[in-house]
Amino acid sequence: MTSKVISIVLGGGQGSRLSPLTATRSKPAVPIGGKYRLVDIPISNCLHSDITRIYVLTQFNSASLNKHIKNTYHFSSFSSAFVDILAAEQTPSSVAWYQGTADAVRQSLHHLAVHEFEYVLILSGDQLYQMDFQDMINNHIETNAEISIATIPVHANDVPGFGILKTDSNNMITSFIEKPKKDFESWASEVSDEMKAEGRVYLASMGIYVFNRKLLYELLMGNDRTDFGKEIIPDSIAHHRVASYQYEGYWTDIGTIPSFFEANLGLTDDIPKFNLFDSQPIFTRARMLPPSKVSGSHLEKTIIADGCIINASHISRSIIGIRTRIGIDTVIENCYVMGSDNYQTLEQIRESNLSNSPIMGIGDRCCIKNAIIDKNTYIGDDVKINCGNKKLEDGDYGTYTVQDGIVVIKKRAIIPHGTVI
Ligand code: ADQ
Ligand code: ADP
Repeated sequence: MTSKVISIVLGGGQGSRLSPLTATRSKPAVPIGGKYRLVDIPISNCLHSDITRIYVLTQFNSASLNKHIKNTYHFSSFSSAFVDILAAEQTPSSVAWYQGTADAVRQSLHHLAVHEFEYVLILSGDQLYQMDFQDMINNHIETNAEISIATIPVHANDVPGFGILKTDSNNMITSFIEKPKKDFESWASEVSDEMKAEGRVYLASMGIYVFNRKLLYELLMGNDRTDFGKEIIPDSIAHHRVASYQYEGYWTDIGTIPSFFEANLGLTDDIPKFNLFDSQPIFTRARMLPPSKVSGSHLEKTIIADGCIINASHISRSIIGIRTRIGIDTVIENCYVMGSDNYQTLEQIRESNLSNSPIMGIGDRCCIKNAIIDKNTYIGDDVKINCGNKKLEDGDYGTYTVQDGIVVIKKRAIIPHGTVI
């Protein structure tokens, strides 16, 4: 059945909820887990589900996204498989960026038209989960649905962030409301005892949809509705068979700095909810980096990617991304350090030392807590980030931002020796 499916990954709107990580790259290219990119998650789920024709829609095309896709997803020339990026483009009929999720798909339909398919699987590009879409498509066909929405029980606290729905005894959706802010008690559903025990009694849309091809065209063409959650889905309930495909595994949104940060650090748990050590791996670019070299460091719950040179004294609950260099006597706690795109040469390092400027990576005797360090940063010696008792105010401070107490050091930032943040 999956040979009849084309998948579309929604790679992010104009909104910059992941800013400043998205300041110079498109959202699908944001690094995650030390060596992956966000887009690897939905693509890996598709490939493990035998869905091999994938479009990634993005507002702007970054060099890193193109390079990553080109260097990672290779298929036999005898197969129909592809992963293609569709960036918002100006055409004679459209000069605008994608105005919303439905508009993004609408503007891409002419690219899909050349393929044979019966179903379109629409995915978000900013979620962490492992899901077998084959099962969802089979359910879509068996229930004779025209649209299927993957759903998950959530707690009342999470209701305002999601599309909430109710179903009949056949799991057909009977009503849907996008992100209700209050008075939503009557939207509670019958859920399993396990979910009830966790207080997860509201059925939320995961923003994962299967559409019958013909219906998708009908719903998008000849109108200017821009959003699935706000318009297309609520408007379809009364007129079409919309099925709920309920999922109870681990699934989380990683579209904001706090949720992105927590999802990354969660990977360091003893038994993480999202298991990178699964028999079905997350695919990413094979980089041929040297193994990491660690000296004099006490490491606790720490993930270290390839190609690192680490002399820190203590690292705990952190992810250390590719090619990270960390100096002696440095302490790192609760951090996601993304790493670097290249190494400096010994000559460059010597020159920096002579001019007393920081070298790439993290210097000696630093203390860094609760921070995301973007790629290619130069953090000097004796730098303290988030290590005092002072509560940091949210804001953009040039080389870094603070959001909910999390410091994000911007890509290529130079943090001089002795800086205290
Ligand atoms: P949100 O995630 O808040 O809610 P939205 O902002 O529309 O909805 O984003 C959905 C996905 O599309 C995200 O991956 C986003 O980055 C991407 N996206 C947004 N605008 C885009 C654009 N113009 N071009 C390309 N991609 C774009 C949705 C549903 C809810 C549901 C939650 C589950 O509307 O009903 O509960 O997802 O997370
Ligand atoms: P990212 O989104 O990873 O931060 P960029 O778009 O800045 O990436 O970089 C794209 C790619 O270019 C990187 O994956 C890296 O391989 C390469 N690159 C960037 N800077 C350098 C450099 N100074 N030397 C060599 N390669 C580089």
